[in-house]
Amino acid sequence: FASHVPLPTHRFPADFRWGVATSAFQIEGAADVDGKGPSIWDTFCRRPGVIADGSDGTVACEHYHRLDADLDLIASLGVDAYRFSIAWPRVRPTGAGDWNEAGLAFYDRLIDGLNARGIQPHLTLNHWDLPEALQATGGWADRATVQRFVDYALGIAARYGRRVAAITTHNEPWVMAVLGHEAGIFAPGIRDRAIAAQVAHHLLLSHGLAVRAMRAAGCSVPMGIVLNLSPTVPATDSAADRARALLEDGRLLRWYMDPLFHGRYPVDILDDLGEQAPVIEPGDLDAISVPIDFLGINYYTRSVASAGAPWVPGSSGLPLTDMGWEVHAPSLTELLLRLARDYPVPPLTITENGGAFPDACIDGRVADHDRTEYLAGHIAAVGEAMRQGVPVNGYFVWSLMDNFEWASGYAKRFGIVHVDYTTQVRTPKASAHWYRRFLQHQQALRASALGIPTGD
Ligand code: GBH
Repeated sequence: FASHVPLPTHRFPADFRWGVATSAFQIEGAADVDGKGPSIWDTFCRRPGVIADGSDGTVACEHYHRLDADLDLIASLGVDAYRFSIAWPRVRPTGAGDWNEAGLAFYDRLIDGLNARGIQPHLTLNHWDLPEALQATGGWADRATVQRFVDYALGIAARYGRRVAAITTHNEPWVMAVLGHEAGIFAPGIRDRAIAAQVAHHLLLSHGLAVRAMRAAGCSVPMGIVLNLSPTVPATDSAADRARALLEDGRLLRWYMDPLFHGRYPVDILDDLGEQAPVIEPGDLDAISVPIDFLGINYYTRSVASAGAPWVPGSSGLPLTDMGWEVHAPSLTELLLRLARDYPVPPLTITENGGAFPDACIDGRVADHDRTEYLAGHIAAVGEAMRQGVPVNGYFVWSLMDNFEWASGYAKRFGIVHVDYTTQVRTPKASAHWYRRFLQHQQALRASALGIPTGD
């Protein structure tokens, strides 16, 4: 069942990590099994109308109950690494207080199962599913949650720190802050710009303090944070559109990159926030700018800024994914070059990249040609940035398998493995077969560069 999409020819370094990614809430299910506490996403999904298909995460991909088979599935792809997240309320149901041994034991099995199969575990502490009990006391808007997160990080590092290859503090603080607290379309569903700005600051602060604390406790695992980034281009060359693009770039990219790597917030965005700017205490920016070992980048699409009527995706003629996001791989090269030019970045890891497409499983086959082309184009774009000198050390496809796509429910499919939600049968799509073949080809390129006969 071969795909004819050509394999990218760039030879990636031998220690480059190829992987697939998921997150806990999107695949695990078992929402209240074995002592797990509710998260803000469990609660949010029950609000009428917020999830497109009215679904929730209580069953999802039943990964919690299918762990061993899913580990074999990951291994069958031939990847070096697997990026997953820990559900904070599964291991510490109220966010503080007692730890839940059954929940902790699940991640022991996951991490040990990966290592036994020769796959590096890349652990994310927070992929959005804050314990509901902490939301009840103010959530990320409350500075006390910062210390709760540091305590949680210390517990996780103590338990798993000798068995994982990387620890990410937060996945996409912009999404949690802005989509969760300003647009209100993600949990916890708040609409208040000042709160969103404070949440963003607390997320960054808790990142820095958690890295410091885990290191001080003797954890020597590479640590970093994951940002969702895009280059922002003006819709036209007009002064108004260009000004708008600068503002949106400030809100999405510089608001996170400047404090992390320059130890200050961008002045134009602070000005724009005015009275809604966050409370920042002395020492906060020192903590946020703690040196990190890698910066994770989730890249899906470029962003187009328009001062007038909202930009219509697709009006430039670029293809769109099922999410309505433009497919434009050169923007990924451009983004990586810009980050390396403007900031003293550590090695960059592409921690998510992929696309939603309307995939049908017919006779046990999913011919996801669009996704395969998307992956091939974006992997080549990463290779091009590396050729121009950008340090990139890994690439993870989003996602291992179709899963709960947040406010879009189960209707949008990002997996390279198809999931039948009635039977929970997993079927690798053509893109999964293609990815495995690409990884084998990379190995062959390395071997031939070393003069090792490969036998083919
Ligand atoms: C990631 O977030 C998440 O980490 C992951 O859990 C999720 O499943 C995955 O992406 C797919 O959605 O509408 O053209 O302006 C992605 C963050 C923020 C990326 C919004 C695209 C909007 C593009 N996304 N952004 S557009």
